[in-house]
Amino acid sequence: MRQILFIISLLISNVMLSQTLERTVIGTSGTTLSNANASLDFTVGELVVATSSNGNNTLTQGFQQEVIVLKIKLAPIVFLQGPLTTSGSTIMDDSLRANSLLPTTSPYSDGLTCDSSVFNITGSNAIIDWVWVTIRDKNDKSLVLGSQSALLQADGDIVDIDGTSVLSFALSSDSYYIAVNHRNHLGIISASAATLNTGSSKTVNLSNSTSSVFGGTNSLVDMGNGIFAMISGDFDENGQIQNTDTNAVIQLLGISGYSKADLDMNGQVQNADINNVLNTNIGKGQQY
Ligand SMILES: [Ca+2]
Ligand SMILES: [Ca+2]
Repeated sequence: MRQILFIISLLISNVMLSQTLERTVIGTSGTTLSNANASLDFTVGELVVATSSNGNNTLTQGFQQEVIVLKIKLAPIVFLQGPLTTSGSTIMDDSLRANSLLPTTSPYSDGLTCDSSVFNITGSNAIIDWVWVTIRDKNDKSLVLGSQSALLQADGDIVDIDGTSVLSFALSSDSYYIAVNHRNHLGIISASAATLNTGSSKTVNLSNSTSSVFGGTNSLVDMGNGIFAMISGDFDENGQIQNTDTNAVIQLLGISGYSKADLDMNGQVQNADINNVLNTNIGKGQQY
């Protein structure tokens, strides 16, 4: 009986071992020091260690390793109808930035902040506003796996809060849907799941064709210059452009600043926001 119990206990410990992968360190000496607040592990290992990187992959040498989290990288491209209407070109108007109206704190739920110097960049890489980016499951586009506030450049590039870097999310290489939302434009989502990986960054252009997004012509407005832009006019961010949006914007006519009622994003809430933008989109709605 004792032998049988011993064999069973061996089997159980084997099963447990097979389900656990521990990070182990081999060192000539070391210990763990701890008090009520913190714990410190150290080992005495190789005297010479180095970190090598080729830009895509990193190799660290030595016994006790830092935890490395690989992230998928992507460079989405979108255009907004409002500032394209204001500029009348293929580069979005950056009046909000130029007039020091852009906030350094994101208007979206994560409240990310950027350094004010990010708004010193002018030209095609000038920041025109904050956007909200979500990464979604390839089998269920309603399932959000990653999200963050990001910055939109005048030429359509969505970048990280330093104003230049591509976006990264702590997810493994796989296919994902990519959605972009804006505080007074209708959100869009990629027509299909794009392959994103932790090596090189993937450019995902959501504004070069109506077929680039789910919902096609219902999701983007043709600007007539090869650009298909996100639709402006959703003042109350309910995913629909309705008379309720018009009525709310009318109440704010005449003000200036960083306002959701400023649908062409020129820094002023004027009749042009209603006549040239909002009224052309009444009845449209977000497609996902
Ligand atoms: Ca609305
Ligand atoms: Ca305006």
